[in-house]
Amino acid sequence: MTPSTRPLNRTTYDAAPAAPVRLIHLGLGAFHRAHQVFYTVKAEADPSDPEWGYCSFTGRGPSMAEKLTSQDGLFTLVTRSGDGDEYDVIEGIVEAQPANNVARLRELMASKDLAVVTMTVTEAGYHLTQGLEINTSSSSVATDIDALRGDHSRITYLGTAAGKLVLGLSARRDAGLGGIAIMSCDNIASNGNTVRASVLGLAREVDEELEEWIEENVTFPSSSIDRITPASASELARDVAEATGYEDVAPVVAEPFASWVIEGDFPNGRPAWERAGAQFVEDIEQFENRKLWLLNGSHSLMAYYGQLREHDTVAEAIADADVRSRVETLWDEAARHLTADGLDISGYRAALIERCENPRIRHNLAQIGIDGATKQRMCAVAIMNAELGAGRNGSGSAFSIAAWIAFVLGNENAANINDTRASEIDKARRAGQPIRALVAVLDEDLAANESALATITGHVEALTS
Ligand code: CS2
Repeated sequence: MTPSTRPLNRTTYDAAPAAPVRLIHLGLGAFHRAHQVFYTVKAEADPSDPEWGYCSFTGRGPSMAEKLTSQDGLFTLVTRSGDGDEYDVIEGIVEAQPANNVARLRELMASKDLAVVTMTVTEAGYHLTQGLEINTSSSSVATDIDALRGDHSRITYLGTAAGKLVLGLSARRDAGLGGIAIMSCDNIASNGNTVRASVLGLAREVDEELEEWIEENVTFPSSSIDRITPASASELARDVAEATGYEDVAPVVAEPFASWVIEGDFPNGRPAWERAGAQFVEDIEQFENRKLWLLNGSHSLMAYYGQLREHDTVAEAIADADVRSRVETLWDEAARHLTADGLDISGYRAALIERCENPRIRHNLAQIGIDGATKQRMCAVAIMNAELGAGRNGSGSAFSIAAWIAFVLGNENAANINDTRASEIDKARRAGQPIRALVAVLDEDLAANESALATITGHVEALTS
């Protein structure tokens, strides 16, 4: 620390009194802080007397919880636009806990005031089969079920989010309290149904009466979340110290844009997130698809095609006219299926171009390229299937699928495939017909559709020749 800087905490910063814990988050990372915590703080009617505090649990290791605890939960949010940076200290996390503090989680979930649990645990973190059944052959699921069949007060570790929620909900029921909302903020379609299937599926294995109680009392709203929050580089802390004088060990950087669309009920209340710009809708599906297909769909296309063309960041990729025209074609296909009122697709597309071009957000294509098997299934494959269903060939979305395949085939070293499904991908690319096998990793029906496969294969051949 240089003489002119000081540590960041509730005393040095002269923060408002810490709000009571009424919110829990599972999966404390940069995105949670730049999104749900940001919205919650902005939703406070009186920031000098906040009502909604978060206790946020990390997904795995203790590191982020330790850093935030050393700062009483405070951190700086750097909002980075093309023109410059804004620095805000965010006070909404009042407690940060490591993933393994299940005793504290259980205690908080059985408190009267607790209203909402939000979560970002990635699709793999729900441990569901393709048919949305809890995957009891996963060892972490099996271990959690065993533990939850025993004495809950002795549990010191649970590996799955569903296991933790079942532990907490069981304590809540035993305390005679009413329901709460559990809301996934993962970037997956129908995330409310996903978390519901995961929690009910695991509860059923442990205690059928608890499963019924959850069904009657707990809600699982769906949400579509959006804010580009790239992994922060070490220079960020230096920028924060220079600009604010605080030696922040856990700053976050994000773009100015933020969106949160929510469908569902909150039986024990919630922050007035609409005051911060969140949109509450009756039917979220097309909003979800707008986000997944247009933003994430173009991101994935840029991640694979852009890296094949030796770009490193989104801003570089979108500046390449060839990449840009592939993105526009993908969007044209997606837009034909995004017709609900209020979606404003042309405005959304224009804003997206500007967001991608933001020269000061360094969003690495390699980071976006992680977990392509899951992301492409939700984006390019979903668009292509919609196009095929409408009697067209979906060549633009097929190109994105092909770019992923060309990228995977070009990566000799299996260890370089950064994907929770890496072993399936590695097996597929060594199969007799690798293109068909890789398409099957994304969608078996698509791989069995000869004309769709031919469209994809044509693009892969052009990309690899
Ligand atoms: C990105 C997303 O890594 C990725 O797949 O496309 O993280 C994207 O930045 C966010 O979904 C934006 O809301």
